[in-house]
Amino acid sequence: MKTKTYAGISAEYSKLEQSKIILIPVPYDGTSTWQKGADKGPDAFLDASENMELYDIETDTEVYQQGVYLAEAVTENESPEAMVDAVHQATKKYIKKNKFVTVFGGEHSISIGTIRAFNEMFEDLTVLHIDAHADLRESYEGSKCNHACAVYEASQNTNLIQVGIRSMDTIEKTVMDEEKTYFAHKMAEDDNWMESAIDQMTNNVFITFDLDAFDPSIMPSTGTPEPGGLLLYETLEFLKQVFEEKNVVGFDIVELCPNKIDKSSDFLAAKLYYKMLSYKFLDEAIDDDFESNFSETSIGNNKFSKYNTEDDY
Ligand SMILES: [Mn+2]
Repeated sequence: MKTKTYAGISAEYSKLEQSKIILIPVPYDGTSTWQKGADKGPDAFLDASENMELYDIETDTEVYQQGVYLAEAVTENESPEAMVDAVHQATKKYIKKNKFVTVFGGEHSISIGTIRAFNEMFEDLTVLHIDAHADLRESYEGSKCNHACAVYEASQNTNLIQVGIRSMDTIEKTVMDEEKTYFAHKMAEDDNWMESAIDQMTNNVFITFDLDAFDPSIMPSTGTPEPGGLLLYETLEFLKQVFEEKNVVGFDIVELCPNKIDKSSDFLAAKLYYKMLSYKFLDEAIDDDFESNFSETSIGNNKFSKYNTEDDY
């Protein structure tokens, strides 16, 4: 994995110092319960990215020229907790370098680490969780770092907004804030859901995108497909608005479980990633410095966060 660059871009756009964007692969699949294979997600995503046009028609940009550094993959898999710690550390390290940090999984439990890092570094964080599943269990099969618990911590410490949800257990209702949950069956008949969700966001937004939020007709390669999901253009319309109106501070994309025969899902994941970058850097000149606006001094003041600088991970 380390021998190549993101999308095969040249050295000039892929060196750490000059890159505004960091891509951290996390090929982890330790706790998934049904179909295994999310550990193969980053490689399939990188292969598809390499075979994709890097000019984005809609935005008329070539966002890779902002620089994309492919970081060393986080491969810690001693335990779910150790993996979450390693992801947390790697994410935080690059945020501190004033980079726009993105993470590609791996199963959804990796997001516990990414969200923890962003919540420590950005004030009043909104976590926009796009997924078929609520992922609000406090612990599952003996671990708080199971994929079924991906956003439990975020529900306690951040402004969590959930979109596309169509599968959950009754026990998760005790944790869920239904005012900030956009169920798929309601989104299908409510033209206002995008505006309403954006209205509920604080300025700093981290997006955690589980690919099973998409309809299985366009995204079959995921560990736990659920019927009745999002299609491409409504998803892009929503994301574009979020990037336009809010300060998106980073994102992760998880749960690509590649299929040897049908590679279309890998290309959808690659396209989604590139679209999100294109929206983020839409108005940013290639030569301008990137200002990620993180603040180490804000840590103790983050009203949503139970963490502080003294915490040791
Ligand atoms: Mn899911």
